[in-house]
Amino acid sequence: LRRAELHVGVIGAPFNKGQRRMGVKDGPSVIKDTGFLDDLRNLGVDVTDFGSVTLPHPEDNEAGPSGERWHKTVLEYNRLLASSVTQALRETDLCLTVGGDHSIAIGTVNGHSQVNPDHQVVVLWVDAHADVNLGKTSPSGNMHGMPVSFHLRELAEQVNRLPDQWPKPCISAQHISYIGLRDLDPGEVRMIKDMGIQAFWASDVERLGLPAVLSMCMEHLQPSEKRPLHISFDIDALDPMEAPSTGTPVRGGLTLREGLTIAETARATGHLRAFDMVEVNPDLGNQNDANLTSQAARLVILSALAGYRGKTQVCTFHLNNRQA
Ligand code: HAR
Ligand code: MN
Ligand code: MN
Ligand code: MN
Repeated sequence: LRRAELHVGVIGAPFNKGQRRMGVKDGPSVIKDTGFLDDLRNLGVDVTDFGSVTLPHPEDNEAGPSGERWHKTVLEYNRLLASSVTQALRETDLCLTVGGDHSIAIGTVNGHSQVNPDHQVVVLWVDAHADVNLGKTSPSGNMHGMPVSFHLRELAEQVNRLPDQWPKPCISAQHISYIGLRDLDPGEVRMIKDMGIQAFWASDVERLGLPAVLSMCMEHLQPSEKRPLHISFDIDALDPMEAPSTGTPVRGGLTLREGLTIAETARATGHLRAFDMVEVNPDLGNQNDANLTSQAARLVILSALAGYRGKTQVCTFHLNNRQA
Protein backbone atom coordinates (compact mmCIF):
# COMPACT_ATOMS: atom_id res chain seq x y z
CA LEU A 1 0.00 0.00 0.00
CA ARG A 2 1.50 3.31 -1.00
CA ARG A 3 1.16 6.13 1.45
CA ALA A 4 -1.01 8.99 0.21
CA GLU A 5 0.98 12.08 -0.75
CA LEU A 6 -1.54 14.38 0.76
CA HIS A 7 -4.31 14.15 3.33
CA VAL A 8 -7.11 16.62 2.62
CA GLY A 9 -9.92 17.59 4.98
CA VAL A 10 -13.09 18.76 3.22
CA ILE A 11 -15.68 21.04 4.84
CA GLY A 12 -19.02 22.06 3.33
CA ALA A 13 -20.14 25.63 4.04
CA PRO A 14 -23.72 25.87 2.69
CA PHE A 15 -24.13 29.49 3.76
CA ASN A 16 -25.89 32.31 1.88
CA LYS A 17 -26.39 35.21 4.31
CA GLY A 18 -23.42 37.16 2.95
CA GLN A 19 -25.62 38.24 0.01
CA ARG A 20 -29.24 38.06 -1.15
CA ARG A 21 -29.51 35.07 -3.50
CA MET A 22 -30.66 31.85 -1.84
CA GLY A 23 -29.20 29.30 -4.25
CA VAL A 24 -25.55 29.74 -3.31
CA LYS A 25 -26.39 27.60 -0.29
CA ASP A 26 -26.54 24.64 -2.70
CA GLY A 27 -22.97 25.19 -3.95
CA PRO A 28 -21.45 22.48 -1.74
CA SER A 29 -24.00 19.84 -2.77
CA VAL A 30 -23.77 20.45 -6.53
CA ILE A 31 -19.98 20.53 -6.37
CA LYS A 32 -19.97 17.29 -4.36
CA ASP A 33 -22.37 15.81 -6.95
CA THR A 34 -19.62 16.13 -9.58
CA GLY A 35 -17.90 13.28 -7.75
CA PHE A 36 -14.74 15.24 -6.99
CA LEU A 37 -14.18 13.45 -3.67
CA ASP A 38 -13.91 10.10 -5.49
CA ASP A 39 -11.76 11.73 -8.18
CA LEU A 40 -9.36 12.90 -5.49
CA ARG A 41 -9.22 9.45 -3.91
CA ASN A 42 -8.59 7.88 -7.33
CA LEU A 43 -5.71 10.32 -7.78
CA GLY A 44 -4.10 9.06 -4.59
CA VAL A 45 -5.25 11.81 -2.24
CA ASP A 46 -6.33 10.75 1.23
CA VAL A 47 -9.69 12.49 1.89
CA THR A 48 -11.53 13.03 5.15
CA ASP A 49 -15.00 14.53 4.76
CA PHE A 50 -15.74 16.69 7.80
CA GLY A 51 -19.34 17.24 6.69
CA SER A 52 -21.11 20.59 6.66
CA VAL A 53 -21.12 23.49 9.08
CA THR A 54 -24.57 24.92 9.80
CA LEU A 55 -25.93 27.28 12.44
CA PRO A 56 -27.60 25.41 15.30
CA HIS A 57 -29.84 28.36 16.26
CA PRO A 58 -32.28 30.57 14.34
CA GLU A 59 -30.85 33.35 12.24
CA ASP A 60 -30.72 36.89 13.54
CA ASN A 61 -31.91 39.38 10.93
CA GLU A 62 -30.34 42.45 12.41
CA ALA A 63 -27.87 44.55 10.45
CA GLY A 64 -24.54 45.74 11.86
CA PRO A 65 -23.77 49.31 12.99
CA SER A 66 -22.81 50.37 9.44
CA GLY A 67 -25.59 48.50 7.68
CA GLU A 68 -23.81 45.13 7.33
CA ARG A 69 -26.69 42.83 6.37
CA TRP A 70 -27.22 39.85 8.77
CA HIS A 71 -24.09 40.98 10.65
CA LYS A 72 -24.47 38.78 13.73
CA THR A 73 -25.59 35.73 11.77
CA VAL A 74 -22.69 36.01 9.33
CA LEU A 75 -20.13 36.41 12.10
CA GLU A 76 -21.56 33.70 14.37
CA TYR A 77 -21.65 31.30 11.45
CA ASN A 78 -18.05 32.10 10.63
CA ARG A 79 -16.94 31.60 14.20
CA LEU A 80 -18.26 28.02 13.97
CA LEU A 81 -16.71 27.50 10.57
CA ALA A 82 -13.36 28.81 11.81
CA SER A 83 -13.21 26.21 14.56
CA SER A 84 -13.98 23.43 12.03
CA VAL A 85 -11.19 24.67 9.76
CA THR A 86 -8.76 24.75 12.69
CA GLN A 87 -9.79 21.22 13.66
CA ALA A 88 -9.46 19.92 10.09
CA LEU A 89 -5.98 21.43 9.78
CA ARG A 90 -4.87 19.80 13.02
CA GLU A 91 -5.81 16.41 11.55
CA THR A 92 -4.90 16.81 7.87
CA ASP A 93 -2.39 18.58 5.59
CA LEU A 94 -4.80 20.82 3.71
CA CYS A 95 -8.32 22.09 4.35
CA LEU A 96 -10.69 22.51 1.39
CA THR A 97 -13.81 24.53 2.21
CA VAL A 98 -16.62 24.50 -0.33
CA GLY A 99 -19.12 27.39 -0.11
CA GLY A 100 -21.42 29.08 0.02
CA ASP A 101 -20.95 32.79 -0.56
CA HIS A 102 -17.59 34.48 -0.04
CA SER A 103 -18.41 35.72 3.47
CA ILE A 104 -17.32 32.22 4.58
CA ALA A 105 -13.71 33.33 4.07
CA ILE A 106 -14.10 35.31 7.30
CA GLY A 107 -14.11 31.92 9.02
CA THR A 108 -11.69 30.00 6.80
CA VAL A 109 -8.81 32.49 6.96
CA ASN A 110 -9.35 33.06 10.67
CA GLY A 111 -9.49 29.31 11.37
CA HIS A 112 -6.37 28.72 9.32
CA SER A 113 -4.47 31.45 11.16
CA GLN A 114 -5.29 29.84 14.53
CA VAL A 115 -3.53 26.56 13.71
CA ASN A 116 -0.09 27.92 14.42
CA PRO A 117 -0.33 31.48 15.74
CA ASP A 118 3.43 32.02 15.30
CA HIS A 119 3.13 31.42 11.58
CA GLN A 120 1.91 34.11 9.24
CA VAL A 121 -0.74 32.84 6.82
CA VAL A 122 -0.38 34.34 3.35
CA VAL A 123 -3.45 34.70 1.15
CA LEU A 124 -3.99 34.65 -2.60
CA TRP A 125 -7.46 36.05 -3.35
CA VAL A 126 -8.64 35.01 -6.83
CA ASP A 127 -11.74 37.04 -7.62
CA ALA A 128 -13.35 39.62 -9.91
CA HIS A 129 -13.96 41.59 -6.69
CA ALA A 130 -11.65 42.71 -3.89
CA ASP A 131 -14.10 41.92 -1.05
CA VAL A 132 -12.37 44.47 1.18
CA ASN A 133 -15.34 46.76 1.83
CA LEU A 134 -16.06 48.18 5.26
CA GLY A 135 -19.67 48.58 6.29
CA LYS A 136 -19.34 52.27 5.52
CA THR A 137 -17.77 51.84 2.04
CA SER A 138 -20.05 49.01 0.89
CA PRO A 139 -22.65 50.05 -1.69
CA SER A 140 -24.74 46.93 -0.99
CA GLY A 141 -24.37 46.05 2.70
CA ASN A 142 -23.67 42.46 1.59
CA MET A 143 -20.98 40.91 3.75
CA HIS A 144 -19.59 38.68 0.99
CA GLY A 145 -18.06 41.94 -0.26
CA MET A 146 -16.26 42.45 3.10
CA PRO A 147 -14.33 39.35 4.28
CA VAL A 148 -10.83 40.72 3.60
CA SER A 149 -11.47 43.80 5.75
CA PHE A 150 -12.01 41.61 8.82
CA HIS A 151 -8.52 40.11 8.48
CA LEU A 152 -6.37 43.15 7.78
CA ARG A 153 -4.47 44.60 10.74
CA GLU A 154 -4.36 47.93 8.90
CA LEU A 155 -8.17 48.17 9.06
CA ALA A 156 -8.51 46.89 12.64
CA GLU A 157 -10.11 50.06 14.01
CA GLN A 158 -12.63 50.44 11.20
CA VAL A 159 -14.36 47.06 11.20
CA ASN A 160 -17.51 46.22 13.20
CA ARG A 161 -16.92 42.91 15.03
CA LEU A 162 -18.94 40.80 17.47
CA PRO A 163 -19.23 42.17 21.04
CA ASP A 164 -16.25 40.04 22.14
CA GLN A 165 -14.26 41.46 19.20
CA TRP A 166 -14.28 38.29 17.10
CA PRO A 167 -12.73 37.93 14.58
CA LYS A 168 -9.35 39.42 15.46
CA PRO A 169 -7.32 40.62 12.48
CA CYS A 170 -4.75 38.01 11.42
CA ILE A 171 -3.00 39.23 8.28
CA SER A 172 -1.07 42.30 7.19
CA ALA A 173 -1.52 44.08 3.89
CA GLN A 174 1.77 42.72 2.51
CA HIS A 175 0.55 39.16 3.07
CA ILE A 176 -2.34 39.18 0.61
CA SER A 177 -2.34 39.37 -3.20
CA TYR A 178 -5.21 39.60 -5.65
CA ILE A 179 -5.57 38.07 -9.11
CA GLY A 180 -8.46 38.64 -11.51
CA LEU A 181 -9.87 41.96 -10.28
CA ARG A 182 -12.22 43.89 -12.56
CA ASP A 183 -15.16 45.19 -10.49
CA LEU A 184 -14.16 47.26 -7.44
CA ASP A 185 -15.97 49.96 -5.53
CA PRO A 186 -14.24 53.37 -5.21
CA GLY A 187 -13.55 52.86 -1.49
CA GLU A 188 -11.90 49.52 -2.22
CA VAL A 189 -9.60 50.98 -4.87
CA ARG A 190 -8.53 53.66 -2.39
CA MET A 191 -7.89 51.22 0.47
CA ILE A 192 -5.86 48.85 -1.71
CA LYS A 193 -3.74 51.76 -2.91
CA ASP A 194 -3.30 53.24 0.58
CA MET A 195 -2.30 49.89 2.11
CA GLY A 196 -0.04 48.99 -0.82
CA ILE A 197 -1.74 45.63 -1.41
CA GLN A 198 -0.40 43.70 -4.39
CA ALA A 199 -3.24 43.52 -6.90
CA PHE A 200 -3.31 42.06 -10.40
CA TRP A 201 -6.38 43.05 -12.34
CA ALA A 202 -7.69 40.90 -15.21
CA SER A 203 -6.09 43.51 -17.48
CA ASP A 204 -2.71 42.92 -15.80
CA VAL A 205 -3.02 39.20 -16.49
CA GLU A 206 -3.63 40.08 -20.14
CA ARG A 207 -0.77 42.62 -20.30
CA LEU A 208 1.90 40.73 -18.36
CA GLY A 209 0.82 37.13 -18.88
CA LEU A 210 -0.20 34.78 -16.11
CA PRO A 211 3.22 33.14 -15.49
CA ALA A 212 4.80 36.53 -14.76
CA VAL A 213 1.88 37.52 -12.54
CA LEU A 214 2.14 34.26 -10.58
CA SER A 215 5.87 34.56 -10.06
CA MET A 216 5.44 38.11 -8.77
CA CYS A 217 2.69 36.91 -6.41
CA MET A 218 4.72 34.02 -5.04
CA GLU A 219 7.85 36.18 -4.70
CA HIS A 220 5.79 38.73 -2.80
CA LEU A 221 3.94 36.28 -0.53
CA GLN A 222 6.87 33.88 -0.13
CA PRO A 223 4.91 30.83 0.93
CA SER A 224 7.02 28.53 3.13
CA GLU A 225 6.67 26.20 6.12
CA LYS A 226 6.33 29.35 8.19
CA ARG A 227 4.08 31.09 5.70
CA PRO A 228 1.34 28.63 4.86
CA LEU A 229 -0.56 29.57 1.70
CA HIS A 230 -4.33 30.08 1.72
CA ILE A 231 -6.17 30.43 -1.60
CA SER A 232 -9.62 31.89 -1.62
CA PHE A 233 -11.03 31.18 -5.08
CA ASP A 234 -14.24 32.95 -6.06
CA ILE A 235 -15.64 31.18 -9.12
CA ASP A 236 -16.57 34.63 -10.53
CA ALA A 237 -12.84 35.22 -11.14
CA LEU A 238 -13.46 33.08 -14.21
CA ASP A 239 -15.20 34.56 -17.22
CA PRO A 240 -19.00 34.08 -17.19
CA MET A 241 -18.62 31.96 -20.35
CA GLU A 242 -16.73 29.43 -18.20
CA ALA A 243 -18.69 29.85 -14.97
CA PRO A 244 -22.07 31.51 -15.59
CA SER A 245 -23.94 30.35 -12.46
CA THR A 246 -22.71 32.89 -9.94
CA GLY A 247 -24.37 35.86 -8.22
CA THR A 248 -22.24 38.74 -9.49
CA PRO A 249 -20.77 37.73 -12.87
CA VAL A 250 -18.43 40.22 -14.56
CA ARG A 251 -17.43 39.80 -18.20
CA GLY A 252 -13.79 39.91 -19.27
CA GLY A 253 -12.62 37.35 -16.72
CA LEU A 254 -10.00 34.63 -16.48
CA THR A 255 -10.22 31.56 -18.68
CA LEU A 256 -10.69 28.19 -16.99
CA ARG A 257 -7.19 27.35 -18.25
CA GLU A 258 -5.82 30.32 -16.32
CA GLY A 259 -7.75 29.28 -13.23
CA LEU A 260 -6.22 25.80 -13.44
CA THR A 261 -2.74 27.26 -13.86
CA ILE A 262 -3.18 29.38 -10.73
CA ALA A 263 -4.28 26.26 -8.82
CA GLU A 264 -1.40 24.13 -10.14
CA THR A 265 1.18 26.80 -9.38
CA ALA A 266 -0.08 27.17 -5.83
CA ARG A 267 0.10 23.41 -5.36
CA ALA A 268 3.59 23.26 -6.77
CA THR A 269 4.87 25.55 -4.01
CA GLY A 270 4.27 22.64 -1.61
CA HIS A 271 2.92 25.12 0.95
CA LEU A 272 -0.77 25.23 0.07
CA ARG A 273 -2.64 24.52 3.33
CA ALA A 274 -6.14 25.89 2.73
CA PHE A 275 -8.33 26.34 -0.33
CA ASP A 276 -11.79 27.92 -0.50
CA MET A 277 -14.10 27.43 -3.49
CA VAL A 278 -17.01 29.87 -3.30
CA GLU A 279 -19.97 31.58 -5.03
CA VAL A 280 -21.25 28.68 -7.18
CA ASN A 281 -25.03 29.25 -7.35
CA PRO A 282 -26.79 26.49 -9.34
CA ASP A 283 -30.11 28.41 -9.30
CA LEU A 284 -28.75 30.99 -11.72
CA GLY A 285 -29.02 30.25 -15.44
CA ASN A 286 -30.16 26.94 -16.91
CA GLN A 287 -29.05 23.37 -16.17
CA ASN A 288 -26.20 23.60 -18.66
CA ASP A 289 -24.94 26.79 -16.99
CA ALA A 290 -25.06 25.11 -13.59
CA ASN A 291 -23.19 22.05 -14.90
CA LEU A 292 -20.51 24.17 -16.56
CA THR A 293 -20.00 26.10 -13.34
CA SER A 294 -19.84 23.14 -10.96
CA GLN A 295 -17.51 21.31 -13.38
CA ALA A 296 -15.26 24.38 -13.50
CA ALA A 297 -15.16 24.34 -9.70
CA ARG A 298 -14.35 20.61 -9.73
CA LEU A 299 -11.50 21.05 -12.18
CA VAL A 300 -9.96 23.95 -10.25
CA ILE A 301 -10.14 21.85 -7.06
CA LEU A 302 -8.55 18.81 -8.74
CA SER A 303 -5.75 21.00 -10.11
CA ALA A 304 -5.08 22.59 -6.72
CA LEU A 305 -5.13 19.36 -4.72
CA ALA A 306 -3.91 16.74 -7.18
CA GLY A 307 -2.24 18.63 -10.05
CA TYR A 308 -4.84 17.06 -12.29
CA ARG A 309 -6.19 18.79 -15.38
CA GLY A 310 -8.89 16.87 -17.20
CA LYS A 311 -7.39 13.63 -18.43
CA THR A 312 -3.73 14.47 -17.98
CA GLN A 313 -1.72 14.43 -14.80
CA VAL A 314 0.38 17.48 -15.58
CA CYS A 315 1.98 18.26 -12.28
CA THR A 316 4.26 15.76 -10.57
CA PHE A 317 5.73 17.89 -7.81
CA HIS A 318 5.93 16.27 -4.42
CA LEU A 319 4.47 18.19 -1.55
CA ASN A 320 6.42 19.12 1.55
CA ASN A 321 3.94 17.33 3.79
CA ARG A 322 4.26 18.02 7.45
CA GLN A 323 4.62 14.31 8.21
CA ALA A 324 7.10 13.73 5.40
N1 HAR B 1 -18.23 45.08 -4.28
C1 HAR B 1 -19.62 44.77 -4.27
C2 HAR B 1 -20.18 44.83 -2.86
O1 HAR B 1 -19.48 45.04 -1.92
C3 HAR B 1 -19.87 43.41 -4.86
C4 HAR B 1 -18.95 42.34 -4.32
C5 HAR B 1 -19.57 41.08 -4.02
N2 HAR B 1 -19.49 40.06 -5.03
C6 HAR B 1 -18.81 38.91 -4.84
N3 HAR B 1 -17.73 38.94 -4.07
N4 HAR B 1 -19.11 37.92 -5.44
O2 HAR B 1 -16.55 38.64 -4.65
O3 HAR B 1 -21.35 44.67 -2.69
MN1 MN C 1 -2.89 12.16 7.80
MN1 MN D 1 -15.53 37.13 -3.66
MN1 MN E 1 -16.45 37.92 -6.67
